[in-house]
Amino acid sequence: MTYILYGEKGSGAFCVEAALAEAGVTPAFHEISLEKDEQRSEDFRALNPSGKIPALKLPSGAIVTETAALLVLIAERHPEAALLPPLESPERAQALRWIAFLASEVYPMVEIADYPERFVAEHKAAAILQLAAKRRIRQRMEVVEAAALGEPWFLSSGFSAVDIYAVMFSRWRECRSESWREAHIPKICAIAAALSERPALKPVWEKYFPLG
Ligand SMILES: N[C@@H](CCC(=O)N[C@@H](CS)C(=O)NCC(=O)O)C(=O)O
Repeated sequence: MTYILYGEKGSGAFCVEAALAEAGVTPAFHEISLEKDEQRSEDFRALNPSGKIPALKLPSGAIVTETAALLVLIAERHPEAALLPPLESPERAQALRWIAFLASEVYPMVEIADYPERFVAEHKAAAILQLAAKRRIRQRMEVVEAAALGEPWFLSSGFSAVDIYAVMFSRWRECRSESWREAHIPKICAIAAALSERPALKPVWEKYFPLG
């Protein structure tokens, strides 16, 4: 039995598929259409009660969700992929710090930007909230940008799961404007360019972000 990834092109499943690709693993892919709201179906919520993708079924049959946890888990299960710096190195601490930052400070804003009416029913208030969430995502990405150290990778130690996670947000609607990206998060743009050229990851990049 292999891994089964529940996700959709363009979604957060990118992180999981990219990390697995670096480990030389291709998961079976089970499409969950966000457009059809399949993430909220009874069947899918039996796997992830939170009603969100990605979800990963491990070879043992256990389901794991939460992108940050999945990145760390894949790094632990596939040490040969060197997705995280060595235990106890200073860079390991920074990797965990920024993975947690992306999970707690950026990802929750995406739900507000994508589904503002879940938070306020009134149409005009929802539109204002959506704009505020988009602005917040951009501000938070500027914080990530300022912390990026490498040439081009985020950590001075080289490529890691942080690169995969940070770049994903830079490709989504809230940060999609190329002129904004180049002006405000140029180091993350450089990471994206380098990431898209990694041999193992290239097909995953093309699947999720065919337009770059
Ligand atoms: N806490 C989750 C968030 C995942 C998430 O927000 N996924 C989005 C797609 S990228 C989703 O499923 N959105 C659909 C919805 O909120 O209904 C994680 O870290 O993986």
